Parts: sequence; structure tokens; C-alpha cells
Amino acid sequence: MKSHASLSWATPYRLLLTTGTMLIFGLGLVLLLNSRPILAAPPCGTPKGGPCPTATPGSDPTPTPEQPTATPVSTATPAPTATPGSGSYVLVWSDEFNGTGIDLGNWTFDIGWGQNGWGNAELQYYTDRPQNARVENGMLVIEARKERFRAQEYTSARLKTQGLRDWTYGRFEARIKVPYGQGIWPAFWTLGNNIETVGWPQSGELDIMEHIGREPSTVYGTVHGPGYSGAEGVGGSYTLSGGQQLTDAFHIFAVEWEPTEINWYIDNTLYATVTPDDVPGEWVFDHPFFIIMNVAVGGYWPGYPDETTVFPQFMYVDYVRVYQK
Ligand SMILES: [Ca+2]
Repeated sequence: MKSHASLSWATPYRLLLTTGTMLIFGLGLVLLLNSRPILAAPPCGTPKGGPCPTATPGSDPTPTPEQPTATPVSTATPAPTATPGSGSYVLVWSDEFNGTGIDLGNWTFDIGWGQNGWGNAELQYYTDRPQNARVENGMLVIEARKERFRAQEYTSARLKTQGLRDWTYGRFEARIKVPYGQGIWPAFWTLGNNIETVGWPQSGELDIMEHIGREPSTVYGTVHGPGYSGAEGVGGSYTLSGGQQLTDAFHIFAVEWEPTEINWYIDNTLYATVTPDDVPGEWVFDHPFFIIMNVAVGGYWPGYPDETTVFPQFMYVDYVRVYQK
């Protein structure tokens, strides 16, 4: 109680004095701390500044050349359930290419250069070597190479389900990143399974996706039959907007084949419809068809590779699926 009484007159002044001193000191300290960055750090490269930072190892500014064998990693793809068009399609078969090799229960190869009548004056020799066809990173890779092989100047691959899998009607779809360049001709298509007995074009040919390098933004869908074979095929095409090229991204190419109508889609956009009334000959699309996927080099339609064409070229197929009602 005594001390309390003795401090009573001086305490406000002492407190004021102490607080003022602390404020001034604190302000000075703040100014000093704030000024330090300006006082320190002379420019790097000067005697007092020390060495300048060097480039981080591995950040060589020279662009790394594109690795021609790198396969895009399969990204999450839509579950094989809901599809456009009629909602009643159900998945009946697919190859997701998620294993370690090509499933020979689904696929067989055309071998050769077209001496059996399917050449179209193409330049490639089709092989079943892994250099030309393999499964990588969840995808089928078809690689067209510039290399002399059995008197041809290019090699590639052509896979088909002939004798293994075929279907009458349905939705056939594949998610594909196409190759590019003058003279390059990738395709995802089908032929009637009676081709060896009735011949082509009586067998029927239903082309789900064809692309030629000189029209980099366009996909074609076509049917061929008796009276409308070769360049007389009937179908349609779709051209991407804004100068996008087909090779820039994966696209889903599909056909919905029904008894009286065939519809073509790219990324679920309908772009062509053909009915029996549209063809100038017999409608030959009421029997089983098998699937073919290939990359041709050269031919009557795409023309031939030139100095602008880059090899190797790759077609990446994430999956092929067939749905039926
Ligand atoms: Ca896949």
C-alpha cells in the first residue's frame, strides 16, 4: 500500500517517458531494418556482389528434339456406356489396347504391298513387325516409316479383325490421333466378311474415318458398293473450324450403321447420313463386316510424299469399341 501511494504522482509521467522512448527506438529499428535491402546486395557480377546465378542444370534453352518414338500416355477416356444417337446401344466388344501387346485374338495383319488388289498404287510394304505396329502406353501405335523393305520405300501396318470378329449393324467407334503430312493416308474402316466369295465392291465397304494429309482439317466418311466404288463412293466430310488440324488432338470417329441408314460422327457431331436411296446401286450393308485400321503412304487419292513429309508418322488408337442394340 505504501509504494502504491508513493508512485501515485510520478507514474503517469514515467509511463509517458518510457512509452515515448520505446516508440522512438522502435521506429528507428523499423527504419533500420527496412533500409537493409537497399544497403546490401550490390549487383551480382561485381566484386562485392558475388557470382551471378547460373542456369539450373537441365534447363538448357536449346529445344529438345521431339522424340519420334514417344507415345502419348493414354488419358482417361469416357466409360464405354452412354453414346449419342440412339441411347439403346450397349457395348458388345472393344479393344482398349491396355495390355502389353497386340491381342491376336482380335487382330490379324495384311502383309505385303497390295499385290493382291488392295494397293491403290500405294508405296508402303505392310508388315507385322513391332516397328510398324505395337501396343504402348495404353494405345495401338501404327508407325509409317521411310525405309527400303522388299522393294518398297516405306513400311507401315494394316490390322484387321477379319476371320476373328465381325458384326452386322451397330455403332463402331475409335479414339484416334491421326498422323499428318502430304501423301499420308490413315483409315479406320470396314469390309464385308464375304469379300473372298463375292469380291469387292459387292462385299460392301464402310469407311468410318479416312484422312489425307493434303487436307489436314478434314475427315471423310464413305460407303462403297457395286456402282459406287472407288472415287464414286457416297458419304460426306467434316472440316474442323479455325484452321485446327485433325492431327492436333485425339478425336472420336464413329459410325452408327442401321438397316436403313448409316450416320457418321466426329466427336459426337453428326456430319453425314446415307440411306439406301442415296446410293446408285445395290445396298450391300446387311451382312457382317470386319474392322480394318491402317496408315497408307501414297496412292491415287492422297498423292505422294514430298520434301515436306516427315517420317516416321504415327497413328495412335486409344480404343476401338462396337455397340449394338
Ligand atoms: Ca487405351
